[in-house]
Amino acid sequence: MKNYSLISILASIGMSFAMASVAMEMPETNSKSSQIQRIEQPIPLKIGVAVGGLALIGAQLWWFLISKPKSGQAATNNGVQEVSITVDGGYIPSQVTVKRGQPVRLKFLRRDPNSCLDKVLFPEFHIAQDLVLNETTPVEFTPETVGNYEFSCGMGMFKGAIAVEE
Ligand SMILES: [Cu+2]
Repeated sequence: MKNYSLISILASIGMSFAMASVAMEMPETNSKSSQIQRIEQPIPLKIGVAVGGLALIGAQLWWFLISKPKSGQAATNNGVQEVSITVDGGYIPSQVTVKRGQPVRLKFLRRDPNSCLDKVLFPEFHIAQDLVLNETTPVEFTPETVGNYEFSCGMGMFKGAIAVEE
């Protein structure tokens, strides 16, 4: 999953550069082949193409890094399913898969000073946990029922989910 995302990102960046350079060189190639006169591209157009290419790269980074929820698999430690979640502009990973009937420990490391993220709520598990900045705070519960359980910041602006499987 992680490797796949990285390859996708690299491929996208490569494609963006290729497209940007083709877009920049095409007018020149045309004017050379016509052999009549060389049309110098206005600088604003070149800047526009460069900015457009960068915007494209940014859009693709966004698509791969942010828009797709990152998934985390729990590692079992002394019978407890542990997952580390970094709180920084949201929850990373925001999707966690665990097994039913086994204790879960989510270790929230809060890196984001935004007061919006100073609490994490698990409504189905009746948990409202304060998160201290730059510290790891464990949240523990045992999911007894298969399903998808959302968690969020205090105001519900940032969200994640725990998928409980058989
Ligand atoms: Cu919030």
